[in-house]
Amino acid sequence: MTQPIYVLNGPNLNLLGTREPEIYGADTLDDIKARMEAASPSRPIEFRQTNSEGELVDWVQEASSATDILILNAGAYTHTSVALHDALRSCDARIIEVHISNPAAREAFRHTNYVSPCAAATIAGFGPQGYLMALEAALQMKD
Ligand code: CA2
Repeated sequence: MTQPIYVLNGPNLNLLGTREPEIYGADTLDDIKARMEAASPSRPIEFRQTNSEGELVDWVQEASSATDILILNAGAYTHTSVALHDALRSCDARIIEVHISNPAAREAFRHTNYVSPCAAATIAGFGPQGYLMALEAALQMKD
């Protein structure tokens, strides 16, 4: 059975395209979803966004048994959430971390990262294109 590729987005990413375009670009999350679907004809994309930490943890747990590829932009929970870190540690899917901006080049509070230690790879600073790069790379990665 063909497994979907999970693409999970954390808090405030529903605001993409509405403000701060100098940091996050002009694309909306729906634009990114449509481009990922177009770029993945052979596998469905399970694309979601939540502002809730608990819901994001629930979805990571779900992804563990539903997919082999989890593309994750955890937003600000990247820098704060031990609960998310623990869920990711227990997740059997290959985790590709994405950030639109480059948190390492921003404020010091964005330099703490609870996701990266659990990720196979991180793509940051390429704007919304980073999601497509993560998809392409994940599909090419061998076990
Ligand atoms: O660069 C990224 O993708 C981030 O994950 C975005 C998070 C930020 O907390 C991380 O440090 C880096 C913020 C997402 C909020 O997105 C907005 C988009 C438009 C307007 C306001 C917020």
